[in-house]
Amino acid sequence: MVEWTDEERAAISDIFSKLDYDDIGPKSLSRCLIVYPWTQRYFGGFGNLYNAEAIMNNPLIAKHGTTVLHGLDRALKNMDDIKNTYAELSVLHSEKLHVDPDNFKLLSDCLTIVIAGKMGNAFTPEYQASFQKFLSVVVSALGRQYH
Ligand code: ZNH
Repeated sequence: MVEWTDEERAAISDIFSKLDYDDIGPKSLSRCLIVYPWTQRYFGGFGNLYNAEAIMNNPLIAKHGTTVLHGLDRALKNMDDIKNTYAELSVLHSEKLHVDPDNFKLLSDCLTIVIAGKMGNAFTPEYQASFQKFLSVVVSALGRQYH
């Protein structure tokens, strides 16, 4: 089981309490699709992904970015059982969506960068360490049902 210090818990809940989902979600997903263009393959039905500007202005991508970011709420609410919390979403991404699990890490890195840009100096190294630990536990949980 993953152990969390009080400082880590406090940092993570502070980050989420300040999070504007409708801003950070779309920016993180669109950044991922731009920086790692092979991740676009899962979004064939999402309309125009022709270039960076099109991706950033695509309302379906924006909406999905918010959905994915809200997907992290369940980890936040179940910090001590993240693994089981994502069992179902892991099966969905593996068996139905066929998303390569390496992509979870790519998206979580984009999310970290976008949050760092937004929070500025408030995103201290301690906050970054706590947040990246949190995301790595989520990424590992999402990859659990792949075989
Ligand atoms: Zn994912 C979907 C989450 C990553 C792709 N997703 C989804 C959902 C959710 C999520 C919540 C919804 C579901 C339902 O509906 O039921 N994701 C998530 C998370 C993460 C992710 C949390 C991390 C962190 N994804 C991802 C990636 C990708 C994806 C990386 C690629 C690249 N998803 C996806 C898809 C889908 C999803 C494709 C489906 C969409 C539609 O709608 O169609």
